[in-house]
Amino acid sequence: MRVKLGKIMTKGRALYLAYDQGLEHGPESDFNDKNVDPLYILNIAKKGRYNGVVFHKGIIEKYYEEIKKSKVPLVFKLNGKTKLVKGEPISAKIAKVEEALKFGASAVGFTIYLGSKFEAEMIEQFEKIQRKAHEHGLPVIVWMYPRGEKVKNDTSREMMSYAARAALEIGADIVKLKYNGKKKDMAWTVKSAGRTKVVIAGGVKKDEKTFLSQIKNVISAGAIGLAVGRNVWQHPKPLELTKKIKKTIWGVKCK
Ligand code: FBP
Repeated sequence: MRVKLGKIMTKGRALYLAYDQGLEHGPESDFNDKNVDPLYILNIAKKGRYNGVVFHKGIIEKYYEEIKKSKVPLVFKLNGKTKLVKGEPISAKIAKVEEALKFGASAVGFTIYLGSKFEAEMIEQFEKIQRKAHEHGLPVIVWMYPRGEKVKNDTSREMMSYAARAALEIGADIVKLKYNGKKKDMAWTVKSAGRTKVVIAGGVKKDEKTFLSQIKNVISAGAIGLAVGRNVWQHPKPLELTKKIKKTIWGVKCK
């Protein structure tokens, strides 16, 4: 079956709102009184007309009525971990593709820590997820994060392009990567990803100007967009920032 990317892209580009940080980082480091509420995030995604909102299973189950009503395409994140366990990272599976289908998801998301001692386990799980998702035409977005004792610099040109290439070869439709700030490296990374589309993570909150210029660079290097969290929902005016982000994503030509 053909993978349906049309639901989560606009004119070949995309902007996703990521909200899996509650599990990944914990509320204390990332949230305030407003953005601790999943409905605050959903409202940004809805009013800002995002191409998707990323939630874990528990939030999807508990806030399903509102998610459905919002009509924002749902990206169902199937695994995750906390920041509490040190050592070689592994992202635990917390949901199945069948559950994503049941909740009407438009895509599934899955993290792989490339280079971790547990890399093979995550790749094997991905294989099952990718096959099942594709049987139903559901796109698969992989958070491909090089990490673990063997990875010295997770955003070196070598690691960024390796993550992108690995995503292509294991069958991801979209790969989400961390950007090292070097446009040339991103251009090589996008080339390495072949027909797998590249989006970047936002990272810790930066000043607006730096953030927007980073977006301009990655888009002109060939990335299709962003899967951003903190830079948007930690911003005092997330919808105003969203407008600027969209203007950049859909306004910049790819050289
Ligand atoms: P941000 O834009 O807030 O950085 O979110 C991107 C993201 O990939 C989240 O989806 C995820 O929770 C987080 O970063 C994980 O980051 P890390 O593993 O580096 O703590």
